[in-house]
Amino acid sequence: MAILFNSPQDDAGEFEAWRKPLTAADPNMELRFWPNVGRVEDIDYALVWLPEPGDMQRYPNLKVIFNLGAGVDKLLADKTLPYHIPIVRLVDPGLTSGMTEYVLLHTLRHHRGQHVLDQQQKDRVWRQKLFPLSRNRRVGIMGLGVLGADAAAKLVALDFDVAGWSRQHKSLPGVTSYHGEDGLEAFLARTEILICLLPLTAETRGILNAKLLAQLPKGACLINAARGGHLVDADLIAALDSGHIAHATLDVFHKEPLPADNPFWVHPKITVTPHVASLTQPETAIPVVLDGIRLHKTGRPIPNTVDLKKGY
Ligand code: NDP
Ligand code: OXD
Repeated sequence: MAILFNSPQDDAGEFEAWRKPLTAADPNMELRFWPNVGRVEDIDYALVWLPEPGDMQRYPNLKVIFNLGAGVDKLLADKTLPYHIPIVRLVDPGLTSGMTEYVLLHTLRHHRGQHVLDQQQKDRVWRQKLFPLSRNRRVGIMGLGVLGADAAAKLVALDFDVAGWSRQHKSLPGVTSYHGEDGLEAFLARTEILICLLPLTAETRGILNAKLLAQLPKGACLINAARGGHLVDADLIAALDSGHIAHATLDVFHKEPLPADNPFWVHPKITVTPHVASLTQPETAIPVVLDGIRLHKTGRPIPNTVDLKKGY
């Protein structure tokens, strides 16, 4: 059985981190590191992150594409994908806990006004300001899927007042659920720290725009850890400059790496991180992929197969 491994960010060391455990689990597996794929007819399964558009159609016997990340927006943008085979997105405990750590870290920074304290240190200013009890801090998560639900549960454990917005209603302990277009206005009106964990689809592209930001209470903060395409950059800058939005933490951008001349780098009310909210960890992702291959071989459905109609 031959498996294609194609991840542009991965060097040979990363390839080995995948190859060794996979072949230890099943000595019949032969991992081929793109672009040295050998005979294209041999390839049974593909493990990919941002493959070259057009590449996936080259393997006539490909049975499943495993996307080595949670978001499939870039993969699905390739109109030549073999859409008749399962495309499986990554849901793995390491990716989930990484995102929850990011959400907690930056929610707490906003909650406690840490960016103001950072500036005070630079200015050698000693000024104390009371911050609200976490139970009086209203946090809102757009997207209550795998990542949003886990982050919500951990925020609830810290006693925050947590709500989420999704397509369908959710019943999650301690989380107020809003859903659909009709639920968005009320969700935004109560949200002081807004976290975006939506997939990027035709429906969600540009959702973080002037109209949406204006519906948040004055002084609200934004954390976008989903995709750059959710945000209308100029609308955010305008909302920050007017003082309506107090601060934004951005992990994802329209163009990555973020170009050196992008104003986000130097805006005093923006924290930039280089798409590291969560990274795929071989240790936890490999068992998930192995399970997926086993299920496929025994003719059973693979969890987290992308719903092509919904686009996530
Ligand atoms: P899921 O598919 O599990 O969850 C998506 C959630 O978004 C669901 O709750 C879904 O609602 C909701 N949703 C989708 N479309 C809409 C819509 N039009 N209106 C309202 N709600 C909607 O995805 P994950 O939680 O696994 O991942 C979310 C995203 O996080 C990924 O797509 C990726 O872009 C991003 N990500 C970013 C990383 C980073 O390092 N910055 C790392 C990993 C992921 P419903 O449940 O009702 O279907
Ligand atoms: C993902 C990502 O989608 O890392 O997993 O962005």
